[in-house]
Amino acid sequence: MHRATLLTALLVTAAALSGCKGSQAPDAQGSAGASESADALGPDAKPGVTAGAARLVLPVVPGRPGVAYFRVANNTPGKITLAGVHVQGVGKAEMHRTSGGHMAPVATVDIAGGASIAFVPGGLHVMAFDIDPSLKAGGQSELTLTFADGDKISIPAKVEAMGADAGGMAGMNH
Ligand SMILES: [Cu+2]
Repeated sequence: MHRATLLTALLVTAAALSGCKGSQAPDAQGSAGASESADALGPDAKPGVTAGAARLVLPVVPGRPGVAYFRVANNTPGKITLAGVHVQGVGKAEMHRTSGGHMAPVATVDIAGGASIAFVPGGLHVMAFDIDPSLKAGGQSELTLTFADGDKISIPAKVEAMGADAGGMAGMNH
């Protein structure tokens, strides 16, 4: 574990503690269509931007690409631009978008002021190539989101086996 991971864990703990003391959880207003609670979103490294609900799904066949998912919310009034995602323990990660049954790399993803974006099966996702064999289902990795202005957010990501969710898609159509 390196220091950033420890720091992230501390921030998560701090957020959880402050959440317990607060009289009200933050509500989900302003999250554009996200169906899950914003409570799952993690620490706030880039000012006004939160990310969380991260997981890395391992391929059925070792050596094939895996796929990572997460959510990111822009609580600032201005547009921000996600420029890349790094996955700890993964040689190369690419942002992809699935559309009409095909997926293609995307260089950047804009997030409007007040909006949130979900990388989920069937839409935006992160393809993970050259996965270190030390990453096992049930373990933990880390996603680092890099924005066009150079700011970064690192969040813990659960490592899961393919098929752990309802999707069950076998490889190419994430
Ligand atoms: Cu893909």
